[in-house]
Amino acid sequence: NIHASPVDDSNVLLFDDSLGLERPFDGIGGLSGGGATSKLLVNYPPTQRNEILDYLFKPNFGASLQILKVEIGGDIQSTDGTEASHMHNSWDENYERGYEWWLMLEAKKRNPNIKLYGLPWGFPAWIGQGTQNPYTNITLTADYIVRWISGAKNRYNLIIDYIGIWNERNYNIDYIKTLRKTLDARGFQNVLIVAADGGWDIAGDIDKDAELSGVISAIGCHYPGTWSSPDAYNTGKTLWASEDYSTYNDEIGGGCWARILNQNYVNGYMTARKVSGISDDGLNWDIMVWVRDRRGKGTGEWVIMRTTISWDLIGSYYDGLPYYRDGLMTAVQPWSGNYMVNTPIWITAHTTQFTSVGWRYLKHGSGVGLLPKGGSYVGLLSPDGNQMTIVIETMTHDHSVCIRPGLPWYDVHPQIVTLTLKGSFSRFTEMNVWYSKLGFNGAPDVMFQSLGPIKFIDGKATINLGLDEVYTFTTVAGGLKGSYPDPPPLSPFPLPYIDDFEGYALYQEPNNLAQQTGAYEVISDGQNQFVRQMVLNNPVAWCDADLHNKSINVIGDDSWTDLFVQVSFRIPNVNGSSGVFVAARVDQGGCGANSAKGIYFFALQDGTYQLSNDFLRTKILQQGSLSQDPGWHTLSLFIQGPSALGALDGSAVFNVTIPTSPAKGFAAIGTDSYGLADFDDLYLASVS
Ligand code: 147
Repeated sequence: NIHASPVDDSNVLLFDDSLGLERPFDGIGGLSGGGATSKLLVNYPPTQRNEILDYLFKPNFGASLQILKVEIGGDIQSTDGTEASHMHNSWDENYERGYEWWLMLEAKKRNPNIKLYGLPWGFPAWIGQGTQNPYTNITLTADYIVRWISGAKNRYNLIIDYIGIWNERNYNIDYIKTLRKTLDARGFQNVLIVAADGGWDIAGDIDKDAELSGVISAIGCHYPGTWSSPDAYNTGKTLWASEDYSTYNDEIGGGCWARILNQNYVNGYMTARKVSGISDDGLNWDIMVWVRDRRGKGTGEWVIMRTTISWDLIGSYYDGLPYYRDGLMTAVQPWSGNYMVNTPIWITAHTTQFTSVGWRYLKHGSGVGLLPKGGSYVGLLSPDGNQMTIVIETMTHDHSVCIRPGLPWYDVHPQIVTLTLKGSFSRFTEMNVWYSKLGFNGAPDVMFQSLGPIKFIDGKATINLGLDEVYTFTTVAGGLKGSYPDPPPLSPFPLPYIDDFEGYALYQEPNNLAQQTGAYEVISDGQNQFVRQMVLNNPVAWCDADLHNKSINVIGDDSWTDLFVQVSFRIPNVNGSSGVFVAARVDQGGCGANSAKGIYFFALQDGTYQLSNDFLRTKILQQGSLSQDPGWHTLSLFIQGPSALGALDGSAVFNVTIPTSPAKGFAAIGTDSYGLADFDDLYLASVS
C-alpha cells in the first residue's frame, strides 16, 4: 500500500507547525457504568482478568486508554444493571461496594497518568427527599457527590480529575455552582466540572451566566455525530464527546469508532448547520453548511480541548441484556475465562499509543482536515515539539454507521495522497507506519499492523489509501500490538451452580447475579456470610425500571428453558421487604426489567404465595396460603416443559401447568418490594 506514485498536487496533505497549533488533545476514554457494564469482569480468573485489563489500560499494549470514566453508583438501573451507592441511606457511608474502585485502581496501576471522571445516573431515595428530583436540596446532593470524591482520595488515594452532573437528565444551574463551591471548600479545587452530559444546550446558559461559565471546565455532549453547535463553539469552552460509540463491536463498530475519533475533532471544531429538504426529483437531501472559524467570545489562546469517550469500556454483561457487545472489547464468561479483543481496541491504539494527554492538534488546513475523496486526517504534536503523529481514516459510510445519530450520506473513494511536511516538520526524514483495514465480504481484518518506517523525500511521502483503512504515521518509536495466548474456549454457564457467599470481601456484590433493580451486597452475621438487598425506597431513577418498588437479579443464560432454582432467604423484622421470589425463564433486564415476563414464585410476608407470569405480579397463575415463621427458609422452583413445581423448605407448595410464553430466559432471585431481605445458598441445576 505504500509505494511511489505520481504526485497530484490537489491531494497534498499539508502538515506545517509554522502556521500554528489548535486545541490541546484531552485523550480517548472508556466508560464503565451507566450501568453495570463491567459486572462480569470482576470474577474472571486472575490470569484472564489481568490480560483484559492490560488490553484496556496498559500503555503501549492495546487500547492504552487515557481517560477512565465511571458511574457513581446510585442504587438504580442505569442500562445493564444497578451499581451500588456509597450512601444507601443518609446514615450510611461505605467505600467498599461495587467494582468501580477496583477498576480505577487497576487502571492507575497500569497507567498512573490515566484521568478519572465520575458521573451519577441516579441517586438513592433520600437524596430526592421523597421526589424524583435530585435538586430538591442542592447542598445535600453536592455533599453526597463530594463525599464520593473524598472517599476515592481517603480510602484509595485515587484523584478524581473530572466530575459530571446527572447523566442525560436535566442540570440545575444553582446545583452546578454549589458543587463548585463545595469542591473548593473541601480542597478539591483541581477537580474540574464537565457539564452536562447531555446535548450541547447548556451552551445557552453558559453564554448568559458568567458565574456558571466560570465553574464549567468542559461541555460534555453525548453522541454529537461529530458536530458541535454554533452556541457551544461560541462559548469558547472545551468541547467533549463525553459519551459516544455504543455500537456493536464488529467491523462496522470499528469503522464507527475510527471515524468519530478523528471526525469529532475535524468536524466538531467547526460548526455546521444541517439543512434538509426535498430535491426536484423528489429525493431527500441534506447539506452541511459550513461555518468556519467562528472564534469563541473572548480573545487569546484557545482553551478548547477535545476527547471522545466510549460507552462502554468493556461489554461485560450477559448476552440478552441491552446493547450486548457495545464496548471496546467483550468479556461475558467469567466461568470459562473466554473474552474477545474486538476491533475498537486496535482502532483506539492507532491514536493512544502515539500521543498523550496534553499533545496539541495542528490546525485545520495545515494538519487537520477531510481527505479530498472522503475520510479524514488529524495531526498532533507533543508539547516539546519533538514528536508528531498523524492518524488517517477512510471509513466508508455503510461500514462506519454508529448507533446514533443518523449519518448523512457521503462518498469515499480510493485515493493517492502526498503527506507534505513543512515548518519544523521538514526535518523529519522518516516515520513509523501502523495500518488497519476492516475486512468485509469475507476479507480478513488487518488490525494494527506495523508496516515499518516510510521515508520522506524532500518532506514528501505519497501513499495509496484504500477503503475502510486507518493509518498512523508517527515519529514515536515503540507501539506494540500486545497479545496473550488465546483465552479458554466459550462454554455454557456451569450447572449445577452453588454459591454460599463465604469467602467474599464484605460489601461486594454477589458474582454473576446481575442486579437489575435493588442493591445486593455480601454481609456477615459473625458466623455466616449472605447477600442482603439494601434499598429501602424507590430511588431517584434514571429509568422506569426502578419505579415499581421491586428488586431483581438475573443470572445464567437467557436461553435456558428447564431449570431448578433454589435459594435460602430470611426477611429482617425492621425495614423488611414484603416478600422474596425465585424465578426462571425471565425474558429481560435493563431499563425494561419491570416488564419482564417469566415464571416467578413469590413467598410473601402476608402468609401467602403467588406464582406469577410476570415480575410485577399482574399475571397470577396460582396462589394460596403459605405461612412462614421468622428466620431462614428455602424456596425452590422446578420448571420442566409445561409444568412448574414449587416448594418451601422441601415441602411441595404447588404443581401446575404453566404458559408456554416466555419459552426461555434467565434464572432470577429478588424481592417483592424494596426493603431488606437476606439470601444464601443459591443453587441452580439443570433438569433432565
Ligand atoms: C446512553 C446512556 O447514557 C448510557 O448509559 C447507555 O444507556 C447508552 C446506550 O446506548 O445510551 O443514553 C442514551 C440513550 C438514548 C439516546 C441517547 C443516549 N438517544 O435515543 O438519543
